[in-house]
Amino acid sequence: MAVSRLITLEQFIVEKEKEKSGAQGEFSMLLRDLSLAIKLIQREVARAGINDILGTTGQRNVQGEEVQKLDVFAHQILINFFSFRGQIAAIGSEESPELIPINLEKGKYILMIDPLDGSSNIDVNIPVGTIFSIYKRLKNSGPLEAQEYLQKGEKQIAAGYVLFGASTVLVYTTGQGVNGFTLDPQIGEFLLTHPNIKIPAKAQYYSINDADLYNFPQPLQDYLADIHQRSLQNQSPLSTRYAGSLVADLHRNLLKGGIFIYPPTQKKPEGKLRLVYEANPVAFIIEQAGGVATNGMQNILTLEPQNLHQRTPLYFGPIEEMNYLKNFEVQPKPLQI
Ligand code: P6P
Repeated sequence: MAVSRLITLEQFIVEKEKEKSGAQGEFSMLLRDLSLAIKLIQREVARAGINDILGTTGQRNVQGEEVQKLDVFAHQILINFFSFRGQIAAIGSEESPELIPINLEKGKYILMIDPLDGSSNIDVNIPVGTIFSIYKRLKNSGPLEAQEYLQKGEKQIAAGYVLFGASTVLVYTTGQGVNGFTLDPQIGEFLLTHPNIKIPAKAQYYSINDADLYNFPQPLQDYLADIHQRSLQNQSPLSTRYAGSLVADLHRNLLKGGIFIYPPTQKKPEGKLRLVYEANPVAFIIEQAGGVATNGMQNILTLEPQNLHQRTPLYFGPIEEMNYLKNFEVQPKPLQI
């Protein structure tokens, strides 16, 4: 069987850099550093049970959620990694109430991270993930102003996620499409395995925690009832897939075609997921892959963040299913395809 050409992440970055006129090596260096930090996190995630790193630190993060030890480790690795390089001015992290200054004099980029999303699944070996989002500074140096670290998602210059699952997959975009790389642990390299990812036009799956069904807005309840009717009549039926781990649900729905919904509920009127370091990077990837991501009324990437840990409802999926959802008035008027 002919072996297709193996392309490492390193080679891919260099090739893409050549395509981008005036590309500065700094950004490529940033991606290389990120991939190295991810390998260190992957090693610990893979050894979690063995290292007895399971369990919690007994502390709670800014969200009031119990912090798992691996969260802390992943956060620390990423902070340490970018502390000695000059590219990053500051990092925003789920694990830190405040923005973390790194290199305010020379850093040109701002990194937003969810170091280990879905961490409550660590102890039961459900895939967890790292989510990242990168912006350019608006000022050349000095303390960051809110307008710099609370930019709209449409200003991202790169975004991606790592899924620590049966294999470790890195998926990212710099605005020229979405590409996925799988870590070959034998050689320690990320290899291009999912070039130019496009979300399938037809949804196969829907992902939602419908335990809160009667807390959802009525139009959403109507949409979900319609899904059950479609199954009964076997007309474009959808299957439920909900991992309770955003990155796992994102990766499956991106590759196989599915709609993901984390709506506002009475308990969480703003939704649960965070705008800056979860919904924005997810929306950038989904839109680059030909899908749609909204908060139920407006495209996620157009939202003006008010604070670093702001929550938002999140709906994303193929244009066709997202437009079908709009018929239930949960979404704005259909997008022009
Ligand atoms: P629920 C994990 O805690 C997380 O932040 C996301 O990864 C996931 O999509 C969501 O929460 C699951 O939330 O309320 O369904 O348990």
